[in-house]
Amino acid sequence: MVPVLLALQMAAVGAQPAAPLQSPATTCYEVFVRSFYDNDGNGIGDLPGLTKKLDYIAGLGVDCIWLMPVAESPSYHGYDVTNYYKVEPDYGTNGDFRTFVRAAHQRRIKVLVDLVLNHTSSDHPWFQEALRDTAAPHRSWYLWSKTPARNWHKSPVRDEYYFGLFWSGMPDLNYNNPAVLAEMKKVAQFWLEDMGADGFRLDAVRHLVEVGDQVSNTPGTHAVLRDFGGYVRRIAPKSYTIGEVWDSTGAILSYYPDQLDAYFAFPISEALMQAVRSGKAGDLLSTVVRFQSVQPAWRWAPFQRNHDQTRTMTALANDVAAAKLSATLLLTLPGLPFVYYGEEIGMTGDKPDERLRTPMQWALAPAAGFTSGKPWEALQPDSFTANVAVEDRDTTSLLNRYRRLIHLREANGALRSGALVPLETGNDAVIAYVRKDSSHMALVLANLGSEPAENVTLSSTDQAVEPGRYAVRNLLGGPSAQTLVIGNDGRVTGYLPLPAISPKQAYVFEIVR
Ligand SMILES: [Ca+2]
Ligand SMILES: [Ca+2]
Repeated sequence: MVPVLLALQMAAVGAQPAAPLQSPATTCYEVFVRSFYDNDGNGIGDLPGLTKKLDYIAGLGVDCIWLMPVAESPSYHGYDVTNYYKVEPDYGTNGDFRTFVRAAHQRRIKVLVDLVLNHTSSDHPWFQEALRDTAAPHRSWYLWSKTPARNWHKSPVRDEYYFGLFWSGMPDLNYNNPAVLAEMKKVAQFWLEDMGADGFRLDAVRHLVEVGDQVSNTPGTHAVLRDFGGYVRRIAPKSYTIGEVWDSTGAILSYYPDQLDAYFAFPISEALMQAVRSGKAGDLLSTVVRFQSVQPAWRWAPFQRNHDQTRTMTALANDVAAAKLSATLLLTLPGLPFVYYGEEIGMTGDKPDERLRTPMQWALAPAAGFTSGKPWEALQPDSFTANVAVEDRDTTSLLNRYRRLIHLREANGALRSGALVPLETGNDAVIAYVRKDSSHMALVLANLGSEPAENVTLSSTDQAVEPGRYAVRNLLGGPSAQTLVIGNDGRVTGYLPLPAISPKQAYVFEIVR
């Protein structure tokens, strides 16, 4: 018999999952299949089209793709599923998905699929059957009430209500019934084992289980994720699960250590965009340090914007310099950064949602080369200037900045997995940090403001950098910085890397002996 204390320690060790990927992903790219590339000319992006564009994605340097939902759905976005075991016919067949995954794997790219656990489509046969027949086997897979209330929707067939947090077309599944989670484990197993996926992005996971009026972050929700995350880890130890908990840092941190592998760091996204927009560093580094101090970097994911938010370029008022600055910060922070498709060419877009998810802009051609037919959604008005073909040819383009940064991150251990050490700049418009692992160091320095920053000196606490004399070389092309000399206290003190930093300018240096 194992003594109780030892058993508890073993349980605690077992609760913290080890890094799940052979080599944890470096940068992940979020794709909306409907808008990426149309192979057959019907105006709708599809999996064969996406497969044809894999060399473009691989050329960015990313080693991971998140596909927004690809399961059968009546909506354009796919977040209301009618068959969890079948690819949406607009996108192709299950065979087309497998072909895509094989082609991605040949390029060392992992594939995460969006999985919607919280609700199904109201058109799902489970719900239709439950709606019509109160004795149906799937009746207790949904939530029913005789009385109306907020988020409860009138049944079209009898005098009763069903719960749907997002809208009437998305009835919530009832995770108080263990059969629901058992089914969703089967779904996960299907995508991992039969379809070849490497893991999941999990939608709206803070809403899984309701307690009365409380619809977020309930103990029951944590319990379901603990069970689901553990199951996926057991059947596919190298898989990766990342959840959407669109909430405060404290709320997100409550989903560790033993539930999903990772979560999107929404507060870092907010602080990053706020810093670049306002020209003031604000909370950005303290927010990153808070995540870093409690969880390893592979377990949280910074980003700029996703498919639910005003696009980065629009949020930055079409300022290309600001977009380069924002990308440079994102791709030099710790964590697993996610890039929403089109951010790398500066695509624009604002609400309604369809306009955040418009067709990818490939070329100076009809429908920007997305389709030979009529695109399912009109392109953005800037497709003539912001497209892959135009930016390919310009070495200073946003696209080429992304490629350079993503490849740099992949090649440089400090940028890929090193700890972040914040530096004091004495100027809120100037942000500076060191990234360091056991053998490499990098320095990131940026002027977020719209005025030149002159004579900005950097300083740190003790033990920030090993004592020594260092060359500080520019990794993006351009001037090197002043030699850095660190005394025995390991403190950066009064270090003036450059006499002046231009507005919206970001530098990435390597620090070498
Ligand atoms: Ca198509
Ligand atoms: Ca729910």
